[in-house]
Amino acid sequence: MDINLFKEELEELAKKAKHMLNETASKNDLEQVKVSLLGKKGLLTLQSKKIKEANKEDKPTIGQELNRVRSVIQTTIAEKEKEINDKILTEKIAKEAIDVTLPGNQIAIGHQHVITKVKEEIEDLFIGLGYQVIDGREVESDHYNFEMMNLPKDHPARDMQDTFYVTENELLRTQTSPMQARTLEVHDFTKGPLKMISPGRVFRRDSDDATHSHQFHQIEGLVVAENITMSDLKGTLDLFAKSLFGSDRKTRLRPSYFPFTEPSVEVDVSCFKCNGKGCRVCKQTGWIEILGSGMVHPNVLEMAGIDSEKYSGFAFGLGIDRIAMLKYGIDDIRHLYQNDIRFLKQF
Ligand code: FA5
Ligand code: MG
Repeated sequence: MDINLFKEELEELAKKAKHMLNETASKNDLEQVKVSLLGKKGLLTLQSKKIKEANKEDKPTIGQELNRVRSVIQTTIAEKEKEINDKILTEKIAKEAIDVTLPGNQIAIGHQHVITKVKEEIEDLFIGLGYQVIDGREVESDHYNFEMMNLPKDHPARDMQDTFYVTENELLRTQTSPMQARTLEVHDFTKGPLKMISPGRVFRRDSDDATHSHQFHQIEGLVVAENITMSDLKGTLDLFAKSLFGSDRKTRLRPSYFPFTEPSVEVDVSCFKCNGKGCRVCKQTGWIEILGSGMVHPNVLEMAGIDSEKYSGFAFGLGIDRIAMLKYGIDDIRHLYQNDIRFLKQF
């Protein structure tokens, strides 16, 4: 075997390998080139088999030369592999890149309905005065909605609060007042006075107009302890009206009648629209009624198992919708229920 020819062939092979590797651009290509150079039938493998035919004294030189070329090829393959992997990664990063400076898609975020806002403002006020907030139920029994509120069957005052009946004895409650009876029944007076408010939805067969809806919201209030008097009622409601409407809006107490309070009053606030002169909103009276109230009737206390000689209290039921109207100058209660975004957005 001619050692010089062998060296030349090996040099040719090294050049060819370099060229082949230069041309590869993908992982697949690279794998094929690798096999065709270093595989079982690869060019370098074939070349290295020739060592058998060489003279004894040439063998070490041939071996060294083969190893040198193999190592050059292997290094080049490794470099190429890294180059290809880097390219794939760079492309992937470019493709998946997120431009955080691009303007995002605006997601419309809603906000509280004006009734919820007013409800929470009133809750905050009474929580600050030490009242608990208690949830009631919208489907109520005749027993709690009427009888426990001193409105026995056939009582004429039931006519003013006709409603939808679910069964003969269950109805959509006409007022939050049944929550008075429910809390009175369970309150433990040895632990202190009862002071609670109970907000929620109520239903009535009322004909809809600017200030009446057949479905609206009330907050019931109840304070029962020893020595509670009418002046506690007046002071509380006065504070309530001033904190909600400001000290310049006029309020008045008007004698009224409720079967579950004695004496009873209703509270009116001067009309925001006409400032008391009389208009469509206040039905020419100059006043808008916001709540009914009074000293808890002894019958209500006794029916709930409470000694009316020892304990007394006051209660009130206010209309959240009416208060929202007065507070924000909404001239028709029906706006609150029509879900017109242009209207609701204002609050
Ligand atoms: C009652 O419902 C009594 N339960 C209130 C009460 C509680 C009195 C505790 C004494 C002690 P009245 O029907 O007047 O009372 O309603 C109370 C308030 O709810 C009214 O002042 C008004 O603000 C509101 N309201 C009444 N009817 C409607 C209606 N159809 N639409 C909107 N708000 C109404
Ligand atoms: Mg009334």
